[in-house]
Amino acid sequence: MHKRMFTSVRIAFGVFSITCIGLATSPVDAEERDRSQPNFIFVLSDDIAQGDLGCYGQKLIQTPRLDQMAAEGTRYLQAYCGTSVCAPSRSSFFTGLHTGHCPVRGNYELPPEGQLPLPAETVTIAEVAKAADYATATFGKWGMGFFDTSGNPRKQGVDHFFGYNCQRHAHSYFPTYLFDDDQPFVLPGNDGLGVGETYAQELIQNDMIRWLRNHGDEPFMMFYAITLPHGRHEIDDLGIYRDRDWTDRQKAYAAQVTRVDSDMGELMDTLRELDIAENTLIVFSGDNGSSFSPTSEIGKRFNQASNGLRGYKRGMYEGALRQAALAWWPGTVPAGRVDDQPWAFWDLLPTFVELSGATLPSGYETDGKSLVEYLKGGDAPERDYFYWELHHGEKPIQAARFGHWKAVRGGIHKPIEIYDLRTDAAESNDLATSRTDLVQRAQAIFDEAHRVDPNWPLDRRSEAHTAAAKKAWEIKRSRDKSRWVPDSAVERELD
Ligand SMILES: [Ca+2]
Repeated sequence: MHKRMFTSVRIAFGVFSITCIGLATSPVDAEERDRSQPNFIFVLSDDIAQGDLGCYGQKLIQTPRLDQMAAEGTRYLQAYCGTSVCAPSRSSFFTGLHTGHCPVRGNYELPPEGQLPLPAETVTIAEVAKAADYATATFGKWGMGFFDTSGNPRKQGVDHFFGYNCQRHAHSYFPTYLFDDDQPFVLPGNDGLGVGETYAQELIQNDMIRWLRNHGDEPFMMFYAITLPHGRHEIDDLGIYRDRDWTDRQKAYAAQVTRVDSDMGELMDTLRELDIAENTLIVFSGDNGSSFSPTSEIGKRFNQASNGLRGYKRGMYEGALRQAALAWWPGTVPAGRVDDQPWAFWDLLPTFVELSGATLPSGYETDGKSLVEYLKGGDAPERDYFYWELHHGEKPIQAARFGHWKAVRGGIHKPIEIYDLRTDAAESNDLATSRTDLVQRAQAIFDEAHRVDPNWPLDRRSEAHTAAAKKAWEIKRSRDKSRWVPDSAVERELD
């Protein structure tokens, strides 16, 4: 038996809310703990795509440490994001819910800072980890609610947070301030607009490594939401790309990807130095597929669509939904495996539950399936379907995958498209006319998987959502112009 001290955990499902009290049992030695409670690190690199990494075929951008991670672990070809933009994708991971059930299904901007918060009753992977006596931390970009809301990371099971709370704030890599837990601190010399002395990722990486060193001797669950290589593609050092015959933006993009790579190398090196690599699962992933049209400045140079998939970020085709994704757990996840079975972000919560021995609140239903046997080299779990929705523009869009069939609907008044991923991964041949049976099946999935939520109507974006976003962006632009910092921001030594 391992120690199961308990904290009371808020849990809820539907309209019910109950409190779960666990048992307190005797502590065990470190060796037994190692076997029963592996550490879990989920790294989400914002907008990184399969085609950015050498191990997926990229030739121009150097990613030696991620390529090594793939060689020492497993590389996935059909790993699906929560949905194809930031906030809902990370919320899907955090809640174990697909975007038909998740409380966050789009980037819902709120003034003055932050996004639509996770509701208080949400069950999160961090709360589940806390209940199993894990230390928990999140670094980088949060995007699931400002500190004065129910989405405060500290109210959702996260012991320690460091980085940007708000996605709009995270557009700057030289911000005028960051947060250490909920305390803002000043980054002197930065203008928030692309010029500065202190690169935010440097501070975030350093805080992450420091926390790891302080918590490596206890079970921990870390969510490392790296902002790179998301736009605006600002970098403190162009490194090996400085003299390339590329545009400045192309050089900065490549340098951002390589920075993610070297920071991941430091993370893996630190785990080995602490002698906990063999007790730690890392899943590394993008939060949406490629962000670039093949005809764009970045797309033309780096050809992220080399995997032959259609579409990119903010869409519902495979190029938007399939991630660069690697799993690394020396001695447990097979080395050098490349696998094309599908799985999705909402599987990671039940996966963690099985790994940690945690118990989900009675009656709480995740949409995911545990991947533990799959991670260890077995087959991916069977399931009826995967489902995505995205509330980005005026018209929410939906997709489903059932078996090797894929359904896409670009709005509830649009026809359902059907593709056979087995023979047509590029989704170029719509079979809807000849396969009305599959259209009906897709319609039934869309009806079943979408839970009605007033924040996320399917016919069009809500007026409240539009108004809040407009106000939020006005404030963001005004703050950028004035190099704003919060009144409560402190000056501190930076390292
Ligand atoms: Ca993203």
